[in-house]
Amino acid sequence: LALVSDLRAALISGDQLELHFQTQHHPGTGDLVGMEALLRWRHPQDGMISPGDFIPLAERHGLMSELGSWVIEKACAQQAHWQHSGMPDVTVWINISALQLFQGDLETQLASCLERYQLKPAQIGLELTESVLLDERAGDMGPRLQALRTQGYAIAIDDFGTGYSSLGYLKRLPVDKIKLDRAFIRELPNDQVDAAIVTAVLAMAEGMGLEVVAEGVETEAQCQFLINAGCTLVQGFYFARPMPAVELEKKWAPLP
Ligand code: G
Ligand code: G
Ligand code: MN
Ligand code: NA
Repeated sequence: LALVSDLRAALISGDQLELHFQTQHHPGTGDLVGMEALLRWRHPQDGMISPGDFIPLAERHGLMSELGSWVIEKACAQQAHWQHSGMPDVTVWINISALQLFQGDLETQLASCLERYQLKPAQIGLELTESVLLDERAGDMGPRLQALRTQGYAIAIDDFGTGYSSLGYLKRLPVDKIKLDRAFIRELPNDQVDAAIVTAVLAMAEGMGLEVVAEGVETEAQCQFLINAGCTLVQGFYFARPMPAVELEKKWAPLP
């Protein structure tokens, strides 16, 4: 529980929290097509703590709205800064937790950030996991997602294939992208079952007019399989690890 009060303190001071960014690419050309914002907590004694560990803690102790707000604010500020410094104009994707959807007023908060930072909705994408989308406490997400998309935000289903097994929600919930979980990529190209799943998801998505991001691409062989299978968006250590904004600028900002 000491960690909870540490997290409270971190939210107040702000200087232990950071956003790192992982780039997304076209697998054939390596072109930059987007980036995902990933929260990091640099604990003064314990070092880097993974969001996988402290986000559940924040949710249990009523800190998630505040933490989520911090992420949205920071991601928008970073995107605005990048647009002023000539970085490629690609969508910055933010992970949205279940509690942000049914506790805070996500839509109002996004609108306020966009206005203050002079951003277009297309410059911010929202990643929602299957379990978040189907969480009953969030209400019927169909109309909400539709409204967000109409405004121009891009919406992705994160960790696709690992949550609920029903495909019915894909028909019901309007989204732009699915992010195919790295569990299906890891054993490519050798595992026949994974190869079949990835091929089938790509075909299904194409038929539905959805884009697919393959996650967790770590090797050239995985990348080559995905290119051959017609996947046009990839994310993973093979291209780049999540990194601080300044590192990203060294790679992608125009030379002065
Ligand atoms: O970056 P890393 O692999 O440590 O992330 C672990 C998990 O934490 C992933 O599932 C990722 O989606 C989640 N995560 C990272 N940043 C955020 C964030 O800002 N908000 C939420 N809700 N989840 C995040
Ligand atoms: O759940 P979500 O997809 O948001 O999680 C993103 C996390 O996945 C990031 O925090 C990142 O650390 C991790 N990740 C990104 N690329 C790779 C990869 O190529 N291999 C592995 N093992 N993890 C990755
Ligand atoms: Mn994600
Ligand atoms: Na994911």
